[in-house]
Amino acid sequence: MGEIHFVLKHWKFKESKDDQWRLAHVPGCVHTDLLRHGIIPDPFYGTNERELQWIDKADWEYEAHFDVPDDVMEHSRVSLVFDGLDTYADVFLNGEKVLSADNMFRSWKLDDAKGKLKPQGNVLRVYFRSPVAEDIPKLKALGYALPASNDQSEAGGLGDQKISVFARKAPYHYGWDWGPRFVTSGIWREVRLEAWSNVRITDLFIRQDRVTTNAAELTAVAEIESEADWQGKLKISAAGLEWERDVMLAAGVNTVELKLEIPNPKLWWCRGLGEPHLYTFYAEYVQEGRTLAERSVQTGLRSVRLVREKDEAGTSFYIELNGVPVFAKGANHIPNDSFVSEVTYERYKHEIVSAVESNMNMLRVWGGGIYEQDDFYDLCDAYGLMVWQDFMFACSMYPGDEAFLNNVRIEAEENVKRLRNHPSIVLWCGNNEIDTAWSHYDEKSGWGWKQQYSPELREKIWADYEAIFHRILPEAVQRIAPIAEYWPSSPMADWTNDASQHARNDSSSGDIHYWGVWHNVEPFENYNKVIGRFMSEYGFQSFPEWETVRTYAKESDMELESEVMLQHQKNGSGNRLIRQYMEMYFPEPKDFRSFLTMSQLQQAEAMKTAIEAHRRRKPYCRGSLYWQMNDCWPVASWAGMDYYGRWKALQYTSKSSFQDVLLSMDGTGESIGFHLINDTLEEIGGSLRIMLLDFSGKLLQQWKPAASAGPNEAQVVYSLKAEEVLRGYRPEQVLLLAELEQDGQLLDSRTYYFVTAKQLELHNPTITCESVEASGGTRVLLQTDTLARYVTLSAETEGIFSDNHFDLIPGIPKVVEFRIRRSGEDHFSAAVPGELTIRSLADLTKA
Ligand code: BMA
Repeated sequence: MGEIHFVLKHWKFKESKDDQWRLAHVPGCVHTDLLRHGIIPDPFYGTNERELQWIDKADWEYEAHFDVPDDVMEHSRVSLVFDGLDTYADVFLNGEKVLSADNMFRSWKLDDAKGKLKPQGNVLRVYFRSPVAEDIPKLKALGYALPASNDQSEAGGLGDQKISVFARKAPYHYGWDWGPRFVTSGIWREVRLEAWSNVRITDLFIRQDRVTTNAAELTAVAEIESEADWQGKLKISAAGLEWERDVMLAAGVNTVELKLEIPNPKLWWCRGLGEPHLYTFYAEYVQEGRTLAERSVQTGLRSVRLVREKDEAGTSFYIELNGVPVFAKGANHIPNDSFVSEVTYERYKHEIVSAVESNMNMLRVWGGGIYEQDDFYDLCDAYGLMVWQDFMFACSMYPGDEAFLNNVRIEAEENVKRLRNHPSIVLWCGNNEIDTAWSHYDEKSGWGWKQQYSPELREKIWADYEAIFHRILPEAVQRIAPIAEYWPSSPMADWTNDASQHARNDSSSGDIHYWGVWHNVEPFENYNKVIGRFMSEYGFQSFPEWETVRTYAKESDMELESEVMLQHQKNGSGNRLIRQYMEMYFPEPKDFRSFLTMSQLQQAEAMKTAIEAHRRRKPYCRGSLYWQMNDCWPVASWAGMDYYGRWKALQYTSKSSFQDVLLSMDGTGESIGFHLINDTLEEIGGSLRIMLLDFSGKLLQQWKPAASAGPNEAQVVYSLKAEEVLRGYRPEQVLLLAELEQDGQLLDSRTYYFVTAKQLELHNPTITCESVEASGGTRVLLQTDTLARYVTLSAETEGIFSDNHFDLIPGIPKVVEFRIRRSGEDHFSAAVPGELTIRSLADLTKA
């Protein structure tokens, strides 16, 4: 009789001071349960966020009544397991208090539940204390406030009492500069009874001691729980191979190691470099020929190093996968919803497939959200996306009392243990931006935090920081996942415990968050100047499209500074910045709808500038992760994909600027450089055709240089002097089109303009569109009579195009395929778009 998991699914809930119980969803949270019963309005609509701030001031109760099935009761051991309680909870089983929880990121377990269970009529009650009421006294007791830049305490009616730092709870629940303040309570992960007898395997870790193409030298680390002393065998099998050893178990938890070796393994590769091959390892504990316990895990075999080595320019910072230096391309991931248990497998898949479709190979799970759900990492494993994994600490200083530190230690150990078999996770990082915000060793740097404290307090707060990020977390990683890499904070220049530790925009080591463009209103061109070894954050805001905005705003709210629009713009300077940049680079939009679209084109242009600047600097730079991949509600933000998964213009730019073989052009005013960036492991040897065209498509001049780049290399392949190119043509009236060809195949095709979109002298294009024969209507062919800049397609049916927001040149037709989001193997599948709306820059502007 094997181990049984009996999931407790039927729950009800109420505010503790009320009498009326209502049906609840578990996993879930109070906000979504209240919404389902119509007790609160849609939290994402209008200004409703403001009205819902009372929820976190109240206590809430969840209760399940259940009978225990016979087969569960027949087992000698039954434990009660909560995978996640958010956050301050007391658990009562049949009236007796059995657990007390204080960390959303930990699991909670009552080992000997059997004696407290009855065959029938059990009552399990979880009492959630208000996280606000719980933590305000901690702030009072500490006697000084800790910085927490994004904690929207005002919006929560708490004045300046920033209490998020005391709760081991998703930081973004307290608000962020893209997220609402919804401080939830609830049972956010599964609750179950685990029943077993004799022996069970509670964990199986495949430690990758040494992995090469010749052999994978592994150690299976099995955690076996036993009721008594036993003698038996541990057997492991994978890929048709088998290993075994005799094992003497003692009553209790045993850790058993078994060496495994797989000759000529199929390695796990990230997208672009190979297949993300996965192996299944099956473990059994066998006694006298009988399997008493079993467990299997999936993992990919790969070697990963964070390479920080001195070189002529400084110190490198890159991920080496199976011996290959990788240029990391991707974005920062935040939780997909303010209410995390609302995120279905399909939504995760949409994000991951979108990232892969956009030619990314890495996502950073940013430290202000959650240690993601298993589905997220399973998908990253399967699709070959590397994960930079932050621990959940961001933009705040934290307390350092023993209880807090101990809580953090257990949280870290549990999460590293849960996630250590995922081949996708290539780096563990302590926190987001705290080293740089505090800048302990550099008086003049930082965000002005440390200056608020006395010298003694400064030292104390920094010592508390070091306890977590320089000691507890790296020790947890080292102990639980010994081969994994750890980096204390992002960004950081080095780990030296002196002034050279803190990241600066001109650091030639470590990673950089560059926010000069956006927060400091520097011009886009500065993306070409500020380039570090690994750009782990940079970003530019835009609005989601009309259809998304309409889900939270009425027709009459559709103006930039309406109350509703402001509620959905969490960056105080956001609207001003979008407008200010638009005045620099874009013509004036003719109406609000056009403004929304233009904000996306502008964001895409900014990110294209940044991404390609970073890639042109390979190998000096080997990482470009923009801020941010996704949204947790419908909002103006830095995301490339909105809350509903709709691709903004940026998502298409990501697809084109992250492609593995990229032709990129940069202009300094005087000259134009042509760069060939090759992230593949094959050599590229081809030719360029560079054409100077006017807007009617007339060829004015052309050049045909050769273009080649070795494997994994970036090269300047050609350069032209602007004056030689223009030769009297007006820069407002011409463009360069460059095509990269190899063996008669077009590898890339890019346009280059001498002036900003604002200065271009565009005419109104007539764009024609016809379906491509034999494509069943899923592909269309577009043509124009004059240059159409940023051709923006929207379909009647929702979906994505193979390309969008592209330039259409007369005489050069473009074929675009339409695909819709479908659950199933492919996620996106070819479909007929229905009626197409085709706009271009000329349609968005005043005549
Ligand atoms: C970065 C992030 C977030 C923030 C973003 C935009 O620093 O780490 O804290 O949302 O900037 O301001």
